[in-house]
Amino acid sequence: LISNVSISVIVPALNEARNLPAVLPLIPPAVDEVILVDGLSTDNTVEVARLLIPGIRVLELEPHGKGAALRAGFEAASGDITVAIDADGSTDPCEIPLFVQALLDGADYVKGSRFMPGGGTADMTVLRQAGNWGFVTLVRILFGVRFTDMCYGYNAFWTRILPELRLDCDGFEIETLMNIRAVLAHLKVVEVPSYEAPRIHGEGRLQTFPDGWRVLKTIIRERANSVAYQPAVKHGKEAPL
Ligand SMILES: Nc1nc2c(ncn2[C@@H]2O[C@H](COP(=O)(O)OP(=O)(O)O)[C@@H](O)[C@H]2O)c(=O)[nH]1
Ligand SMILES: [Mg+2]
Repeated sequence: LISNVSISVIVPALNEARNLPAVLPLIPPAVDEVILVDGLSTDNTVEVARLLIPGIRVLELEPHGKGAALRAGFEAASGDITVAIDADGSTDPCEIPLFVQALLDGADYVKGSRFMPGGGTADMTVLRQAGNWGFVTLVRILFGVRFTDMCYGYNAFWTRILPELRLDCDGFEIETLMNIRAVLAHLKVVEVPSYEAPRIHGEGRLQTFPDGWRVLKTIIRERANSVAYQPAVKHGKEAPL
């Protein structure tokens, strides 16, 4: 199924020891490299991860947020393809081949979508679904794209395009930033359906209003900057070189 490309899977984890046994063993054997980005967990996240995958690479990072963790993992990835998943059981590693296939079929960047036919979620409150819908709609209007999801942690890309995303945020707005930057970089972005299961143990760290506000600011800032970066349309004669 997965051909001769190498695949890195990035797993940000902050106190996810109880969830990793339901996640890491499901990563398909065709994956070449798994990188756990541990936010100095105070449970035995790292020990459990090493038990489950003896060859796992572990990065230790202060818990400055999911975005900071993902950026560190992305920078460290050595595979041709990079896939980001969560450590809490919400994203199903068995879907990785679907993401990889879309990349092999010509996409530069593949985003999971819980809101296209075949996708779904059991992990979002109605309020968060409404917020996510609002952000999707705003991005569709401001950037002229047809996305169906925005703040979802399951995404994959050819590792070579990472510099084009110029990722520079630390929090849960990271996926929104990745999605928008992929569009601004004129990459071929494809959505694949994905099912988000409930977090298995513990509580999510996302806070609806503070993190939603960060997402909204990211969307507006990216739109403003993208306008500012456009060269002004020249009228009349070109200046001679
Ligand atoms: N290393 C690291 N991982 C984090 C941090 N914040 C969140 N994560 C991980 O990012 C993933 C998504 O976070 P989660 O709390 O489930 O977010 P939610 O599902 O949106 O509420 C999980 O695997 C977390 O363990 C952090 O500061 N550092
Ligand atoms: Mg979660």
